[in-house]
Amino acid sequence: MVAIDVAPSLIISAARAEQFPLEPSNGSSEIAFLGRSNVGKSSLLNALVRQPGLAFTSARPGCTQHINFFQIDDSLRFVDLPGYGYAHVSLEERGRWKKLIEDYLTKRESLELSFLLVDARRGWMDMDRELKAWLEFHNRRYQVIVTKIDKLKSNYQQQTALAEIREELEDQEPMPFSAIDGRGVREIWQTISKIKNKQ
Ligand SMILES: Nc1nc2c(ncn2[C@@H]2O[C@H](COP(=O)(O)OP(=O)(O)OP(=O)(O)O)[C@@H](O)[C@H]2O)c(=O)[nH]1
Ligand SMILES: [Mg+2]
Repeated sequence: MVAIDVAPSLIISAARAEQFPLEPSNGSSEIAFLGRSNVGKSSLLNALVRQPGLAFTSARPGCTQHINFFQIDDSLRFVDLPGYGYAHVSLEERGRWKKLIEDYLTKRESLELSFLLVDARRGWMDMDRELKAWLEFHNRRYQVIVTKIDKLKSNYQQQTALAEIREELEDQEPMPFSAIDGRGVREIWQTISKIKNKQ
């Protein structure tokens, strides 16, 4: 675990691109949390900073509707995005979210890494594949995190799920994570440290 000097805090909850905070002037990195609605983006963020209530989480999909910028320490921000694929919002709202997410992902200079979250029980879904292809097209660095690994009870089930997800990845290992038992937190921080050290 990396030492955190100041308590992580919300900078702004942005509903529109004009509300995004200024790009950090001190060379800080931003890391984005991307994935389907309910996959566990906000829970991962909270587990990493060990603050269960920092980002709102809910069993109801569609919980995070804005882009929430968090200052983690003086050289790092986490950016929690709304999930995609949530059926129960209007087309208009879906279009608005898509634009908001794309505005952030295409223009943000300080975005150095995106965590692309995939549910261990579901594996790749079409919208995950689309986002992955989109990140690759835009030359955006990403790391796949396999969430809710605790829901698969046997080691065999877990390894099978990880292997299936790995099959669609060229040059990286998917990282297993559980918000319940903290599995993966240390390894994910190691990945973050490399970004902070510009490796
Ligand atoms: N068992 C288990 N449940 C999890 C895990 N991570 C998240 N959850 C649960 O899954 C639900 C959704 O979690 P969130 O973190 O709100 O998901 P999200 O991706 O931020 O969802 P949206 O904001 O709607 O896009 C909540 O009920 C969490 O408690 C995990 O690792 N294991
Ligand atoms: Mg969320």
